[in-house]
Amino acid sequence: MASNRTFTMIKPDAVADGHIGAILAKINEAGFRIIAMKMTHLSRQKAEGFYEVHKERPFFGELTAFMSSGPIVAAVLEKENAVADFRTLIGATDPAKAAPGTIRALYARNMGENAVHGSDSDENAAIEVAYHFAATEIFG
Ligand code: 3AN
Repeated sequence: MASNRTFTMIKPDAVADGHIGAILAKINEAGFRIIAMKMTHLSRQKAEGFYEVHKERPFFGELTAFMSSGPIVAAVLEKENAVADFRTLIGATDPAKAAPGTIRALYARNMGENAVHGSDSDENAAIEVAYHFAATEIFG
């Protein structure tokens, strides 16, 4: 059964470029309800914990340095089929390959600084939500 929740972050590039409002509007227009949200600045350690699965990848250092380089907006989104539908809304990891109109096509700088994160499975969505939010901070 598809879960109805996913986890997203508006990454430091999109925050610095002034795209928070436009990205949240796209999220709402696509039918997602924002049921938790916070602006925060990840420590290097917190970013490393979040991307633990990518520890062996060559871009791990670059990725965790970038994700802790400035504030982010973390949010929990609710909608039927949330994980898959949100991946469609954000587009491919590489913005040059992202479909027109997707959040990454519109707002990402490049493959590493790609504007938004979206959970890739229901299982990871649940882990990522719990990594960033206490139960009392979620209003679903
Ligand atoms: P996605 O975010 O589309 O699920 P993943 O899970 O493959 O993509 O990668 C996680 C994050 O790592 C990406 N959002 C991106 O910021 C970064 N990343 C992925 N591939 C590269 C790469 N080749 N070079 C630099 N950063 C990368």
